[in-house]
Amino acid sequence: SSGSLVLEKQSSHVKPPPMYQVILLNDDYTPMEFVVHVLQKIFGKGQEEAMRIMLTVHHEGKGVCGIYPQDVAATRIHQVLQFARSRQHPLQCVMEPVG
Ligand code: TYC
Repeated sequence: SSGSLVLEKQSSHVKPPPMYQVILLNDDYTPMEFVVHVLQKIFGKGQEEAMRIMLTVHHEGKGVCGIYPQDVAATRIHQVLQFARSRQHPLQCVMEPVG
């Protein structure tokens, strides 16, 4: 902690948390503009990067939209699925461990 009363020994083995790729999957029905909107609003991408990722998914079947700790990745996925369902789009995304 940063307090003056508590002395703490920093371990020499502080490992970073395991990280997960959030991967967007292609389908035949979700509109391209909806996917771009998801990448901008949920993953914080700009217009150009969002378009690039969407087209990668469209042409290659899947694409990485971000790399996060487990809880953040899970929350992003829930947000995508909830938003897609609310508009009746079949958009799917999954997470997979890095490395
Ligand atoms: N293939 C969709 C279409 O032609 C577009 C799309 C892109 C859908 C990316 C999902 O994750 C996706 N309308």
